[in-house]
Amino acid sequence: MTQRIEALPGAFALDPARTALVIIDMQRDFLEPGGFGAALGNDVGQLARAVPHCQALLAAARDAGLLVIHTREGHRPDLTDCPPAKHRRAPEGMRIGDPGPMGRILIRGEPGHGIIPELAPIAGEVVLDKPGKGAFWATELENILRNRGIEALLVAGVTTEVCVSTTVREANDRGFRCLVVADACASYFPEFHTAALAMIHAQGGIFGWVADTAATIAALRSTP
Ligand code: C5J
Repeated sequence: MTQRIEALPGAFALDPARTALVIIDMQRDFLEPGGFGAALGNDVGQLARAVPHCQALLAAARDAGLLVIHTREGHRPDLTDCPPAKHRRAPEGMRIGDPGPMGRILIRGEPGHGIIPELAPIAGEVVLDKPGKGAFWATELENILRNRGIEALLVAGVTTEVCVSTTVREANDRGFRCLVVADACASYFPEFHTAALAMIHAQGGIFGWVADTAATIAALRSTP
């Protein structure tokens, strides 16, 4: 049964059976004080604001029976999947694979690469490792979504203008409708967060829709 979510630029039609929740990169290294993001001088407090909204959204999505997908940005320990251009971009000592405050930076299996405990995946949920910013590039995401009959995504996570936006743009080009849950996303730079959301719903929803957690949960909770 389809529900309406009040959104920008207009109502978003939600069919829980054909919708997945995608939570982007809520990883310890990006969010926690003492992680890689903080070591780069970022204010991780900006990202912490999204955590309770993500928790509430995740709980409602689980209750409504949505497919839940958690993504993690990171690379193989031997860096064979890390483009040299990406590797070289960071200052020496802060590069992918270097020892960081929570293990090797952005390497799969290291403590900092893990999802924060507040949003820990449970059995039956997909944990998707991605080597890039977008969740579709070099991953099985499209195959997973098509196999499950998914046609729409609720998207949350960090950072709004980087991995969230890249994923939404990839999804949009593949024909998936995306609702970005604004307060369940965050950026180290509040102005980038605001601008990224505006770009998504501009021009009649050129990349998708934007709503807040309360409106999204209200629709999820009213599904039979
Ligand atoms: C994400 C990043 N997840 N900002 N990564 O947005 O490098």
